[in-house]
Amino acid sequence: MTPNGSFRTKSDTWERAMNLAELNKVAEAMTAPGKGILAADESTGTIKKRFDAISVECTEDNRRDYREMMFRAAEGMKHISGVILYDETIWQKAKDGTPLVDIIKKAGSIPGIKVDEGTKPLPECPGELITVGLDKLADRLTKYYDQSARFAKWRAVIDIGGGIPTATAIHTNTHALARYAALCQAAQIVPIVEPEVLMDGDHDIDRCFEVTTAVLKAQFEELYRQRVALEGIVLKPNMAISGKKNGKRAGVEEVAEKTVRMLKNCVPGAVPGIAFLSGGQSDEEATAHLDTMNKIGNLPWNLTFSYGRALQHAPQKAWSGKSENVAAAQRVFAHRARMNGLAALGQWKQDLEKKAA
Ligand code: 5MM
Repeated sequence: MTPNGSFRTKSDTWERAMNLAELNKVAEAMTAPGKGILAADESTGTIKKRFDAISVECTEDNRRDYREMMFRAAEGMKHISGVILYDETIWQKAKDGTPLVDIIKKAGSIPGIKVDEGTKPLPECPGELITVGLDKLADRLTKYYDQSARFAKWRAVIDIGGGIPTATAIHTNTHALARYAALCQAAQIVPIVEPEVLMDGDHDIDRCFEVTTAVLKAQFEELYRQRVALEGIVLKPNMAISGKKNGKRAGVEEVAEKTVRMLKNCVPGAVPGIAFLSGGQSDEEATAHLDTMNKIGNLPWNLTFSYGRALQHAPQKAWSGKSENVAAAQRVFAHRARMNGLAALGQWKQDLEKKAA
């Protein structure tokens, strides 16, 4: 019986099972042991901020060159199961005319696409946001599938502060995420479900644990109500972590232990994999946290990374918009990807960072 009390027909059930087997295969590949996801889906405004920091002009060609540099980094891409792209990038061609998605596929990685259209203020909820982009999403997904996207991403943003998050923000955002996920699965695309609780405030780790728990419980309730098959999704959560402005931030062991406890309480074992966002953690911090969780072991899902900033900070700086820096930037990217690949296996050691330095 479905959550609203109606029954499926036999042929519905068979077709769905076939589709689900395919979705599950992709979700397993996205979170395969020792590999993780590169979040390279910065919208134009965000990549401009990153380029401003390295004094690079934010032109279409520079955005292409920068991303091409990473996708052609063979050593780094060995540890990258999938790449989340922005709309501009999925249609772009490399300097030599090869579609960027073909370069990604040749590297053994799966192209994915960010399909949310950013955030807007949530009415009657000061300081809170709702992620938009559901209108016409079904049509857009078909086009992205034809352009090789086998997974998608939608990010909801939940902030912690005085009196927030409200139940309204949690409900509307998790509801929209579930609607997106259902549309993706109908289009044979694996949805990355990303309900991000921000680490920007001065809250402590226990407040983050409490809010993230409420968000994840609401998220799985919504996914169930909207008939999303858990075997065909990847969850992209934040860790249970202290706010950046908290004076007494929790250490690596505490973050790992509390995050694993929180996820075990909220995420059904049917979910094939969980791929964390880095959320503003330092590169090494994000690696150490993931590694320590995998060292705890005995987890019902694959636990890996889907990092944006924590994978790109260092190579961005090394590249700095200069073609003569491409090889060096690729080495830096390969190092970060390898470190996170090891962390996804619980085999990272801090010494490896020192040696590279
Ligand atoms: C790479 O950044 C993504 C896009 O952000 P905008 O839509 O604001 O341009 C972002 O959604 C990212 O995929 C996740 O937040 C994870 O990235 P971090 O940097 O937190 O690991």
